[in-house]
Amino acid sequence: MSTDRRRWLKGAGASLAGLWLAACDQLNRNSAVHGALAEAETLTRRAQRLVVPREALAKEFTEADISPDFRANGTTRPGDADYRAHLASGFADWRLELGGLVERPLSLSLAELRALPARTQITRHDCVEGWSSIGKWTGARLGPLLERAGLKPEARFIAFHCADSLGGAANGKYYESIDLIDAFHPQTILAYDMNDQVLPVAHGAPVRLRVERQLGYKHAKYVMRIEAVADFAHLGRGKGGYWEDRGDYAWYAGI
Ligand SMILES: Nc1nc2c(c(=O)[nH]1)N[C@H]1C(S)=C(S)[C@@H](COP(=O)(O)O)O[C@H]1N2
Ligand SMILES: [Mo]
Repeated sequence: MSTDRRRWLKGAGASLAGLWLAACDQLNRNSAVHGALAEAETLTRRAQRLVVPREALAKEFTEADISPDFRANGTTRPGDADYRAHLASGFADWRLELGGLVERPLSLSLAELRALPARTQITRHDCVEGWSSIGKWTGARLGPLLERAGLKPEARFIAFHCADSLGGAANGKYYESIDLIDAFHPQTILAYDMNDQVLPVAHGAPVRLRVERQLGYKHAKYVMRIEAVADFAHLGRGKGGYWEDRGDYAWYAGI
């Protein structure tokens, strides 16, 4: 471990460690977490786990490190009618749905989401295309929301359904999915502010996922609905994400 990382970990303090203990508790209660994925990805995951444990925190930066011009990528202005209507009304009637394999489905307005305990983090976004930007994100942690909804034992992944059809309506909506380890990770948040401002449309307004131990395409923007699932069979073309379905990128994009 580098001295830098050691010093940072020390500085991160007890609060994040506590969050992780609570999250691990939750994960242990869900035995399906330990199930395997496709073989190649399981191998990648095992290899990575030897080097960096999954529960490790992503590095956090200082205000001085924030990129003056955080790049926007993929959809930057959804043309979908639903989304345009929400945008026009300032997301007044927008609700974030959380359902699927849960005991108590949730439906939250933006105000309700903003009223939840918030977490702020300055992290580096790494796109698979080879660029990075550092930004400051504020949002509600996903873990406590999942606890509130109560995952059913068969829930193994969390899927994010987005408002935008990348590359035209015929292509279907953008979507992504993560496992429960990432879902309960302390730095996994539903972000509604970026660099102390309301999240801009280009970056996923009103709410986008930050899943800091994963590459950029896993960070679903324009999230409308969150679904706890046992597998991906009924989502898109069945591979767990928009780019995964197109064979471009792997489902597991750990960094
Ligand atoms: N809904 C949605 N989410 C998305 C995308 C997208 O096109 N649509 N692009 C992904 C990719 S490849 C990246 S790198 C990041 C870009 O986030 P940014 O625009 O805030 O930089 O969003 C990810 N999430
Ligand atoms: Mo990306």
